[in-house]
Amino acid sequence: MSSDSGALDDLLREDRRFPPPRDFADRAVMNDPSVYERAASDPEGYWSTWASELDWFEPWHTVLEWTPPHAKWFLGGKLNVSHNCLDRHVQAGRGDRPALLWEGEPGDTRTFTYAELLAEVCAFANGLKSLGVGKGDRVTIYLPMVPEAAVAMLACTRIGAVHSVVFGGFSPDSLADRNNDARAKVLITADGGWRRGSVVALKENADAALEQSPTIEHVVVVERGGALSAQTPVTMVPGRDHWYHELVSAAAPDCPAESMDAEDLLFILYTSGTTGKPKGVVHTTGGYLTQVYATTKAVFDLHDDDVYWCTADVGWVTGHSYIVYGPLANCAQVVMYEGAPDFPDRGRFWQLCEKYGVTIFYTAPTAIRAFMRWGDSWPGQSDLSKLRLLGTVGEPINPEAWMWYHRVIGGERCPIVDTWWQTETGAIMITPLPGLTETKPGTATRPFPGIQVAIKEESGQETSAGYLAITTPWPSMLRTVWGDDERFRSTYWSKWENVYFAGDGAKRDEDGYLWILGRVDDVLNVAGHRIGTMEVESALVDHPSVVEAAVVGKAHEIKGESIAAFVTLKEGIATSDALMAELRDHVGKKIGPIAKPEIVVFTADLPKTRSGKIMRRLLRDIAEGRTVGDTTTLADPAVVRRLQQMHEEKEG
Ligand code: 7RM
Repeated sequence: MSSDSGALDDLLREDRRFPPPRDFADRAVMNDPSVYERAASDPEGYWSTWASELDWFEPWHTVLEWTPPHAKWFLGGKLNVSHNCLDRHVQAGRGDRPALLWEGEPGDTRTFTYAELLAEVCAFANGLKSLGVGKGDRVTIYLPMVPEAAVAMLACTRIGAVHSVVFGGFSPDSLADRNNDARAKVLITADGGWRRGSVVALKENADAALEQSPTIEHVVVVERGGALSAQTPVTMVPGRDHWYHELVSAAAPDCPAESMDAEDLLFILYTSGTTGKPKGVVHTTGGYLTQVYATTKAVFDLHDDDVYWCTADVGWVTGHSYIVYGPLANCAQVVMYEGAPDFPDRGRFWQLCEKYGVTIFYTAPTAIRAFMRWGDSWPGQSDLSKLRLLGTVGEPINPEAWMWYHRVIGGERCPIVDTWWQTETGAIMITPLPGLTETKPGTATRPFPGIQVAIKEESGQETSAGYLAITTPWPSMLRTVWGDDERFRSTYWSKWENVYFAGDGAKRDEDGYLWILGRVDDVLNVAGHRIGTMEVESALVDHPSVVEAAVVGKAHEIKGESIAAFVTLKEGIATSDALMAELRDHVGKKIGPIAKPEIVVFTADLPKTRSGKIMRRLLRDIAEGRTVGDTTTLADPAVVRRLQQMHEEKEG
């Protein structure tokens, strides 16, 4: 952070401003600027107004109980998330409206109306019940981007089971760790999914994970269909493994939605932190649904005629909140795509936008930077004139990429919402409102109405550049870390009293706008995916040739950040390119391909303080090719020079 302050000052000199287009503002969901003051003067009343747009089986008696660091929202209220995403719309006569417009990577398509999605969810919910799944049980979902991923999530919420979705790119070891930590009873997977023309063999990975997942009693396997299923053999263990389609066809069609307490668990989602072990972030029912419902409607300015596409994977929180729960709670028409943006060619996303008439498009800066590099001719080949609003999430967006998105994708007419939030916050926290906020490239602008943030120094003193903090509870906040409330307290609530530490750096400019500067802890953000440096280090030292490893982030043109690993080998083991490749693969196997280091530097020593702490700051300087800062506290200052030489050779 510190070494980039030159670039940051340039950023803050950004003076291009984009007020909401007049016609956009006129019909926007939110176009009364007094909402900010109204929400600030009565946040509980503000959130209650949103909550009352949902169906409640029983009303809440208390909006908020705040016993730091634990919050409860809408106490006494009873509701069901799947009811609010499905039955509510069908009962309102909107059953024939398309809910999911799905396209597979090879171009196969499936559409579910709200009535059809409800029927499928009910049948599968009954299927889960037949396997003994009940309220409070944990279910792991390890699926590609197929409609059954949304169905499985909604079926769990229908019966009060707690889902834990594991991204399909994670390895068997990562899947087993999550099964075990959650003590999951059932695993839902598929024979496979398509990615860039290749099959990701999920059941095979699941089988490997199941050898070390003793709590899993049953496995449900979705047949992806088409050529994939024809060419992907699956071993079914009798009594344990069940085909999804057989369960669903045997199941009764009706399944009443369980009445859930507002504070009952909705899901667990594992996310990387500063230790080697990912944390199970816990979200509950009423507050989460209220905030994802409100932010989807207000930030994406959802209207009846919109076709909405968020390109995330359901394995990440963005997929939970802004593919499944927020949009479906709003009765949106949701596009869902299985595959890669560059398959069969680099125009695929734009072809999809044209084909489905997408009006609202939400993606990550890393994708935007890749599109930018691939050139304007790809989007130029499709008709993008239906687009009216663009969004970004996952990492800071550089003004150059913002301007490209605005010009080439948005045709200079679409507002851009740069939305800051986290797995832990559950829903969008800092964002423009497209009918109200004048945007500037690179800033997420202001907190959503009803949200209060501050920028603080370590001491707690407010400042204009420092740590991002959230100072009051919000409905979709994480409630705890699954099985480890102590970690919840120490990670988020120990820096300042009763104030949430987000782990990001931020700056406030003269307009009061917030600029998010990236992580200030040992969490990397590679192509918008969170990866803990410790996780990668543990995977490296798990290899028999490695004694010690230190992992840092390094700026990357497309991915934002890439992984650089400094590795010390065991005595007598020779360095080689083959070993380097083996180590990268080993990390891929332990965690998943996204965690593979881009660079591996072998080193006899790591820079350490005299007390033995690895000085990551120096490693970051070396990885970035910067002048190395103060080395006076090093046990052996010569080590830095040797490392710099080795790194330069590598970069060659
Ligand atoms: C939604 C999501 C969270 C981390 C967060 C930030 C970074 C996310 C933005 C952003 C700058 C943004 N959840 N981040 N959005 N940084 N501007 N608009 O990404 O849990 O996977 O990651 O992502 O560092 O702490 S996440």
